[in-house]
Amino acid sequence: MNKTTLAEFLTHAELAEPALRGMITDIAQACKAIAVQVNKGSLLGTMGSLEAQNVQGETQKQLDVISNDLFLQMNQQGGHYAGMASEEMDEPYLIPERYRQHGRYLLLFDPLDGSSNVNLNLSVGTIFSILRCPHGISEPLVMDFLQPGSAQVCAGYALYGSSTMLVLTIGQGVHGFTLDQDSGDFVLTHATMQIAASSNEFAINMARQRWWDAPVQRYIADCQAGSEGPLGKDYNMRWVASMVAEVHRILIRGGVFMYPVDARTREAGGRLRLMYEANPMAWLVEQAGGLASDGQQRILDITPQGLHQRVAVYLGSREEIQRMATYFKA
Ligand code: AFP
Repeated sequence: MNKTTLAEFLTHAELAEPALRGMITDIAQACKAIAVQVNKGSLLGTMGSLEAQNVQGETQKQLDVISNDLFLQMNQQGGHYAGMASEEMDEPYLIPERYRQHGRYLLLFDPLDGSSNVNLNLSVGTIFSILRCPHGISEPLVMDFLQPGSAQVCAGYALYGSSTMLVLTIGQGVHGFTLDQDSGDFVLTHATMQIAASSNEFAINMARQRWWDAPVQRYIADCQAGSEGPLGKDYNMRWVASMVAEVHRILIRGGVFMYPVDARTREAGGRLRLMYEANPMAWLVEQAGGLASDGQQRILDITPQGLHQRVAVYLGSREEIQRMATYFKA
C-alpha cells in the first residue's frame, strides 16, 4: 500500500499558515503519548477517579489529569502558542514565558473526551481546536479565546479505539490518519472523508427523553415510528457516550448526533462545551459535507460568552439535520 505519512501530507499540503505543520506534528505526538497512557491504564493503576472535580463540576479521572498535563507539556514546547485552554482547567493556561513570547496561536482541547468510559475499555478521544491569538497579545485572557468556531485554523480529534486515529481539518476537507504501531507514523488511511447526505441512524441519550423539549420528542418519536411513520423508513440507534466515537461513526457511515438542552441542563446551557467540543466537531462535520446546529443557528456562528460555555448540539448527515430543523420551526 502506498503509504502517505502525516509528515509527508503536511509537507505537500498548501498550508495557509506554515506554523500548522509544526503544531499538527506536536499535537500528533501528544496524542500518541496519551494513547500509550490509555492503553496501559489498567496496568499503571491510573483508571481511577480523583476526589477533585473540574470546572464542569464533574469528577475527574486520573487519566483526565494525566492527559491534560501531557497535552500541555508536549504542545507548549514548539513556541507556537500564546495560550491554551482545556476542559480540565478553570482558567487559560499561561505558557512559560520562554515558550510563548512569539506564540501567535491559541490551543483549546478536551484532553480525554468520554473519560467516564475509559475503565470500561470503550473508545475515548482527545478533541483539539486552534485559533489565532489576537495581534499583539502575549498573555491572552479569556476574552481572547472567545472567538466563533468559524475562526478556527485547525480542528480535529484523536480516537483511542480499536486503532488510534487522528482526524483533522485545516479547511481543505477532512483527512484521517491511522497510527502504525510498528513505525510510529500516522498514515493517511481516510482521505477526504465525506458524510453521507442521508441516513437512518440517530445517536441520543434516550434516558433523558422525559426532559426533552417538544421538537426533540417529536423528531425521535417519528424516527421510532419507522417505515410505518411519517419518515417512511426504519431507524437504528447508537449511544456510546463518547462524542469522539459518535462523530467518527458519522464521518464513516452517516447519521446524526444529538445532545439537546433539556429541562435538567437548561440552567447550565446544555451538556457539551462549545469551545473545545462543539466547535471543532462542527467544523469537521461541515468540512465533510454535513451540518452542525444548536437547534437555532449554525454552531460555528455562535459568538462565545464564556470559555466553558455549554451548547445544544445537533450534527451529522445534511438531509437529516435539515429535516430535524423543520421540527424546531413547527
Ligand atoms: P465524559 O468525558 O465526562 O465521559 O463526557 C463525555 C461527553 O462529554 C461526550 O463525549 C458524550 O457524548 C456525552 O458527554 C455523554 O453524556 P451522557 O453521559 O449524558 O451520556
